[in-house]
Parts: sequence; structure tokens; C-alpha cells
Amino acid sequence: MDLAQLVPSLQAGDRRSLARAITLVESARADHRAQALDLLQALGSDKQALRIGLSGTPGVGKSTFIESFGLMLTAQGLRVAVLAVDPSSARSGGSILGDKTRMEHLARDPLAFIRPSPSQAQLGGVARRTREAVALCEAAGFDIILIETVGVGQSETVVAELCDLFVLLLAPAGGDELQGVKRGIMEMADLILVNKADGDLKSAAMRTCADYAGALRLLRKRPQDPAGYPKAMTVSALEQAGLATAWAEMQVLADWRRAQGHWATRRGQQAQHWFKEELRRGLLAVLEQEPTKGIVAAQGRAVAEGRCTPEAAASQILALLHRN
Ligand SMILES: Nc1nc2c(ncn2[C@@H]2O[C@H](COP(=O)(O)OP(=O)(O)OP(=O)(O)O)[C@@H](O)[C@H]2O)c(=O)[nH]1
Ligand SMILES: [Mg+2]
Repeated sequence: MDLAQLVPSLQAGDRRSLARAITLVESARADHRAQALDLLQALGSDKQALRIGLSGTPGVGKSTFIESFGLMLTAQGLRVAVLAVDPSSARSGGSILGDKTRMEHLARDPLAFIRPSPSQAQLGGVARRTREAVALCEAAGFDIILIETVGVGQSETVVAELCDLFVLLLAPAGGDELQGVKRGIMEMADLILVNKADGDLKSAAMRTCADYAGALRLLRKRPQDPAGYPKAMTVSALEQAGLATAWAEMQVLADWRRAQGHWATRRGQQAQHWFKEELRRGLLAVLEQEPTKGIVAAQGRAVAEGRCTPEAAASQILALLHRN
């Protein structure tokens, strides 16, 4: 790949170049990895997009929401990129690509760029790839980056460490049953949107929204929020209702955080998080490589046969690593 050519065309916002650059950062080949690092270095990081994380359980309406919300933004002249973090191998093969029928119009919009998640099962790999794809979309001058994840376990944490605003999409609950949204996820949310507030579901959506608004008020106040935030509101992705209000709330929050310095602080913390994460991954990889791998195996046998205590076996290997 010719970086001297790719860098200016990507910076000019060319979507084909962006797609090629993302393919490069996704590649597992060592020579591609070296090129990817050169590319990211060459692009620098002077442009900033608003990164919006969007999480929700299957069927809650994420794809429908992204289509409606994305089209509303592109109609305002904003350039919108859509990425996905999807660690579940069950949905591998491109989760949002399979959904492109639900994002049919956005997919054809010249101001939009939709990238399906690669069929890659390991969350660490997915996180790195998405992080680098975010950087590439920013370098390509996108104004808004939507990062979708299906609400399964750790993927929300990954997305929360990648975005400026974290939006939780919920479905109307039947009766007075509250959905099993974990407290940790609630605490990450900057905006809760109860979707499907239309037709027969409208009153249930409003009840669910009131329940979550109440639950949000009980959470500990966060320094990065102005008074009255985080909020819960109802939307209908299908009928495009409430989307402009939701967007206005996101902008209020983003502007306030920028003005108060929370935005920059958070991005700095996120960079530090990913630095430590990469370091941890690198160190673990060392244990899987020879000669350490063989030594670990030998020490494991010694521990199993009672020739050495687990603590002594581990500290001997750590001492060995320190020396190198
Ligand atoms: N009534 C109503 N139905 C909706 C709304 N948004 C989405 N749906 C429907 O809910 C179903 C699931 O929508 P999707 O957008 O595919 O949901 P998703 O969260 O992307 O689902 P996964 O990709 O499987 O995780 C579809 O039948 C949509 O038509 C809405 O605002 N109102
Ligand atoms: Mg979907």
C-alpha cells in the first residue's frame, strides 16, 4: 500500500481510501501492522469528531435508530461514520453489514460511511481495530462517529472507553417489570433513550422512561454532567420522533463538557487506558512466546508435581523477564 498516496486522499475525506485504511488496520499480517502504525502516525490527530457510543440489546432498534438519526444528521450537512464493536462470534460475518437493509438509505448517503465489524471473536482485537478505525474516520474529517454495540457484557466498557457520549437504547418494558439493566451500565450512560414510543407501545415507553429517569436521579452525581443530566427520554426510530430533541441534548452535554474541560480530560484518560491495555496485552503475549512459553510450561509441571510452590515458580519467571 502506498502511504504517500493514501494519506492525502484519506485526509481529503475519500471514503474508498478510508475503507482501504480500515482494512489495513484490521489485518493480522506483521508487515500490514507496521504500515498501519506508520499510517496512523502520519495522519496525526488534529481533527476531532463527536464520538457517540450506542448500546442496546438485540432487537431494541439500534439499526433503525442509526438509520433515522444518521439521516437527520446528514440532512444538516454533517458527515456521519458508523462503526460496530461486536465481540460475539455468533454474530460474526459482519453484524451491521447484515443489517444494511435497515440502514439502506444511510448506506447510500454520500455523507455517510458504514463499516461492518469484522468477524473477529477476541474483544481485545476488536477494541484495537475499532479504536484505530475511529482515528481514521476522524482524520477523514467525519463530524460524528456512531459506535454501535450489542449489549453483551464487556463490549459496553470497550465502547465507553472509545466515545465522548454514551447512549443507552432501551425498549419499553411490559407492565411494571424493570429490564435487567446492570447498575454499571446505567452509570456509564449519558443519555437513556427508550425507543419504540409509538402506536400501542407509546404509553409503556413513557412509563419505562419515567422509571429510568427516577433510577438515574438515584445515581451518584458525576463531575462531567451539568445539572439535570444524565437524562432519559422517549424516541421512535421508526417514526423519527424525538430524534431532534435527543440530538439537542447530546450537543448541550458535549458543549458543556468541552467548555468545562471534561472533554479533553476524558480523552486523555481514555488514551491512557488504551496505552495500559496494549501494554498488558503485549506482556501476556510474551508469556505465549518462546523461550518464555517453554519455561512457563516447565515451571507448571514443577508446581503440579510439588517440586516448587506456585509463588516461587511465578517469581522466578518474573525475575527472568525483569532481567531481559
Ligand atoms: N414500533 C417500533 N418498532 C421499531 C422501532 N425501531 C425499531 N423497531 C423494530 O424493531 C425490530 C428490531 O429493529 P433493529 O433496528 O433491527 O434492532 P437492532 O437493535 O439493530 O437489533 P440487532 O441488530 O439484532 O441487535 C425491527 O422489526 C424494527 O422495525 C420503533 O421506533 N418503533
Ligand atoms: Mg442491528
